[in-house]
Amino acid sequence: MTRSRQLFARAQKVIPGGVNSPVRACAAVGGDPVFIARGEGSLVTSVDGAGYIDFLASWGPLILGHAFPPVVAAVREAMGRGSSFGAPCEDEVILAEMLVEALPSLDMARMVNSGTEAAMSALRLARAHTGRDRFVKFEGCYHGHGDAFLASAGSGVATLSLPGTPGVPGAVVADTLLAPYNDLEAVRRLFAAQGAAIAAVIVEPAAANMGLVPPAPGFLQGLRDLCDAHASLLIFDEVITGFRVAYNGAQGRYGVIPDLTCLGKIIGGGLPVGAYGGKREIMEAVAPSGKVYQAGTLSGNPLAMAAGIATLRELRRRDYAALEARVEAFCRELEHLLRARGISVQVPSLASMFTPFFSPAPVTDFASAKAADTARYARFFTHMRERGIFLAPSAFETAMVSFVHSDADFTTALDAARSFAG
Ligand code: KE4
Repeated sequence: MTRSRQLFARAQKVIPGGVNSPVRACAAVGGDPVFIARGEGSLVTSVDGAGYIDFLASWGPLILGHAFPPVVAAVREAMGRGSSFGAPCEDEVILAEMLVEALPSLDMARMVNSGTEAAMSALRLARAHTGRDRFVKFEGCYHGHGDAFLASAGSGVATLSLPGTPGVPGAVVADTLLAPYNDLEAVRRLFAAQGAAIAAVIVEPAAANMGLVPPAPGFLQGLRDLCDAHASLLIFDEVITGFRVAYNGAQGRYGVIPDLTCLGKIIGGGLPVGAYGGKREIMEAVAPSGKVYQAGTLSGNPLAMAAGIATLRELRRRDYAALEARVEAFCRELEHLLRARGISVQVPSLASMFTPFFSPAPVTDFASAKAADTARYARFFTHMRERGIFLAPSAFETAMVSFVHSDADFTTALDAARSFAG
């Protein structure tokens, strides 16, 4: 028995499902999770010494790859000065200033410890600001595991086909209004019927938790216009897209400015972090400047701040367009070689993200994502992992490429895919 299998058996005795986050258990793709011993650049090594080219990137944070030296140095140096003070430190100000400088919607930002906290807090703030309770989310989008969001959620909720989630009272999701992603008419109908009660629309400006589904032309601007017409707030959940699809986020890339933005992943450089931010007149309602309570022992902790600052300082000078072009070329080649074997596949990409959908037609929303051949995705995942390529262990997730993936990494991945029989 491999050491990974031994560890998984031990883990299942003391951790639910043997993992600290459901999707990692690989239930949807079959087989057991591989326990990782270390990562460096674009590579990870298992506890059994097996090497993999990593296209998971810890679900998004590691756009500079594993153990990026300036990030490692910054965290080491911060650790030597103490890990947490429970009092403000300079790096919190520096990172907040970097977020405000980068993202058009931000006058202010508050640090939290996860994307879940960021989304929960942004929703609470939107409800306080408008005095309304209802909000619109999109089927297949995922905004963390806050109760209100666990209605037709993506990511692990979709992966495990959970109908919603036991433990979430009906009353809590009664104010959660659902619409299909990219369906502006459906949102228009919701506003026509109950616009005066809608506090906010929250959206992944490019959906990545049903697999990768970019926004249809006009979709984001349409949401902006509907929110303006009904005095509701537009919330962009940029936990994945922030600093991934562009240094100034999806809001900068698409030119649609939300009222509030949720952030996470990349801004912590791989350490636990989240943030939410927006216009001053909205954000100043957050305690202690206002009455909307939100708090956290390790919010803005020096280690995550140091990792985030080092990451963004590096990203500021990186060529996002060049990375996007490399990923686009890889996806076109991957699509071509699989289709040449008679396999129906779509491999949409956006910036450094891509998802193989085994579908004859493009995927534009959650329904079409679910209609894709997820069993074939599971076989593809296994085929690739056996050949040293780590993809997301779910058809409802998105592969992430870093600035340090080499041309050889792409070639190896294409060579591995070439022998996939379907
Ligand atoms: P966290 O609480 O996991 O830091 O962030 C929640 C979240 C919020 N918003 C978006 C758009 C997200 O994608 C996420 C978390 N992403 C998933 C993967 N797609 C996390 C992976 C996991 O749950 O293990």
